[in-house]
Amino acid sequence: MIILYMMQSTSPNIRKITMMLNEAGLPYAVHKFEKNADGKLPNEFLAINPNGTVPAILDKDNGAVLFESCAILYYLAEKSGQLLPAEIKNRGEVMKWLVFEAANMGATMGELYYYLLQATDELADAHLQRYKNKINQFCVIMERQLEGEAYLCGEYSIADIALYPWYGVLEDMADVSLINYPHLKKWADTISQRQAAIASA
Ligand SMILES: N[C@@H](CCC(=O)N[C@@H](CS)C(=O)NCC(=O)O)C(=O)O
Repeated sequence: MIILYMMQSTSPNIRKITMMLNEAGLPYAVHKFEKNADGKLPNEFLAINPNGTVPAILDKDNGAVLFESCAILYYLAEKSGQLLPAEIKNRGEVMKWLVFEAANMGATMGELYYYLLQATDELADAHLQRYKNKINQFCVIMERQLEGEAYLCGEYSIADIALYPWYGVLEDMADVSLINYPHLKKWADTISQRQAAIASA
């Protein structure tokens, strides 16, 4: 049994994990928590993730504790034997796109969220534009990768699961004109019809 730690509201980072758990058919329970009145995270959660971000998981079967959504995706793929190719070249390809998400799309969306909703400094607009430009550039890269392909790395994998949940916020958060990315749209439409995506929407 996997325990998934999250706060009250869901997010693309959480959705990656619920999608994967549903795809893999792994039993799980959600543990929701809130910040304390003084805005601090509960110590119980900091023992799980000292960096304080969600998602995080505890695997009750063996005591494994993981944070960072892409590390969790990789762990769940290994545990279930699904959505990670066995052959080294294909596996390397999936890991490349998984890290692309963590280091680029996910990280930049995190910055964008801060500059859209929380930043008050005078350079906020410049930062905002920079991060929006970066997200648009990532869309160009994904569009090229998806030309003539149903999925990012041949077969459906954890790389697709890592990147798909951002699709729904590209327009609103980063002013991406989705009409310019037909392959990206087709890819997202295909994934959106999967039972696991519907169940974790
Ligand atoms: N790189 C991390 C990013 C996780 C992240 O930024 N999570 C957000 C929610 S989506 C968070 O926990 N923010 C801290 C907060 O809300 O206090 C991952 O992929 O898991």
